[in-house]
Amino acid sequence: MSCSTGGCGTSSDMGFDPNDAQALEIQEKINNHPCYSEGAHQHYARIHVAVAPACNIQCNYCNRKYDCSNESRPGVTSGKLTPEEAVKKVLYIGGEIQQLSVVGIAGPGDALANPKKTFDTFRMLQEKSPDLKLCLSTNGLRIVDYIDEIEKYNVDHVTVTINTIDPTGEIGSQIYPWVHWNHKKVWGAEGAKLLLEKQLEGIKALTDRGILVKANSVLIPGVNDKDLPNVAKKLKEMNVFLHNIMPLLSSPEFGTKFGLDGVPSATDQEQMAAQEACGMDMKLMKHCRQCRADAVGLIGEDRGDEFGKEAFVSLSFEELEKKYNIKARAQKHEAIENWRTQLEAANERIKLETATKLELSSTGETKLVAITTAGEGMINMHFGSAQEFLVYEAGDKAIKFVMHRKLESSYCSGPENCNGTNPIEEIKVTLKDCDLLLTEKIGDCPMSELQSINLIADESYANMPVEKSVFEAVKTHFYTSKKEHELG
Ligand code: CLF
Ligand code: SF4
Repeated sequence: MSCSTGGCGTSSDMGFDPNDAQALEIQEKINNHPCYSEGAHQHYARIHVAVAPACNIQCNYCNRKYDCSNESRPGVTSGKLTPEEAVKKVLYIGGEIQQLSVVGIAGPGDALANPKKTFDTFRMLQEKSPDLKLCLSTNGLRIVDYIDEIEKYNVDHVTVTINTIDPTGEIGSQIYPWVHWNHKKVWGAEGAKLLLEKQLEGIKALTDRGILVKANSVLIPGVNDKDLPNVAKKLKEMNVFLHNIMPLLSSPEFGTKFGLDGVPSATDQEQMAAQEACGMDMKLMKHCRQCRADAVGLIGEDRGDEFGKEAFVSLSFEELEKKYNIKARAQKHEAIENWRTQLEAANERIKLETATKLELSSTGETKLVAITTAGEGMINMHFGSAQEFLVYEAGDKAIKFVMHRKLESSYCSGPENCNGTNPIEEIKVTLKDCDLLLTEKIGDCPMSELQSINLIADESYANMPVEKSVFEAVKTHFYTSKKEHELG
């Protein structure tokens, strides 16, 4: 099976030519970046340092009391750090979590509206933790002003949030009431046009210098959904590497303009439709979890609460560099790469990044498969503990990753927090369009509840590689009458 459709995964699903020097260079840059490489995200961790409190625009899906919603779930607040505290935190956590591969600045405001704090942090990190990739997220207004610093500090990955390319500013004016420029606020369509102009100039400046650009777009149904395919086309033309379509998360308690006006969140189905409409033009990131501005750990887990300031601020840089232990980290990364090679062989490259239903299935009909995982590319989490599901679309020819779906509460909250109830209704709504669930273990009760929505739960792929299991299970349950569960 060929995987030449490209994508943001491992070398095999990138489909790159090993003799192509530029493709190799890109592969090296993304290989252990958990956001730019889907294949890396179950193995490598990221940390965000919340050094950038100010912002220079207003988005209607953001309440400035909280983190920047261009890269975070709204309604969460991160503890702010000085650049020195931020670097101490990175060294401390880099020693504790050796899979840490990337440091990002993603708020709580805009990284480039706080240039001194952002670049002081990157300068120190470049000296003290040279094995980490540096990443920043911005609304794009000031990229051109800081392009030299971005390049100078080897910030190889920049995310720009771009929600519309409507040249009239009409769509933009529904998203951005104002943009701060030259010491004054520029309102409405004029502000939106200015922001778009600066974003496009900024993206060009970045790609001209070989910096990998990811674009985030917040899907706001009824506002920019129709324009997103145009955004995707434009991004592709501009050599943007990856497009991440994030669902609008909206609720009155977030205190955002959209939330207070009753604009609803984007649904999973609207998100899937937007991905379908944009994915033919651009490589899509589908594994984003809308992290907080002080997120720590693998994407999808947040270990930030484990590392309060008291753990690291009083330690000297000398002590922290010892704890960071760059040599031990290199050994850990080597072990991860060995594991990934084995996993890739076991999965037999049956995953495509973009594919039509006919490319996935000989009948043109596909199935949606949800799985539970604790990471490392395996089906290794009990149904009861799962706080999210990964959803794949699969046929008898190949599979593709579609999205993750988060739960407010897991089925089982553990002996300490158990209140005697098992919230199954949210899970039934979350998985209502899925055909099959693969999980490490599931009880009879939830299994029969899931049967009531025609969802088959199967635990016979426990501790098996995810991709191969999804492919085999779909063939077994829907394409053949005979059980063939043997995995290589
Ligand atoms: Fe952070 Fe963003 Fe860099 Fe990743 S997150 S600055 S590119 S290191 Fe990643 Fe988090 Fe999604 Fe962002 S999952 S919100 S895309
Ligand atoms: Fe909020 Fe980020 Fe928009 Fe600024 S750029 S208003 S912090 S979402």
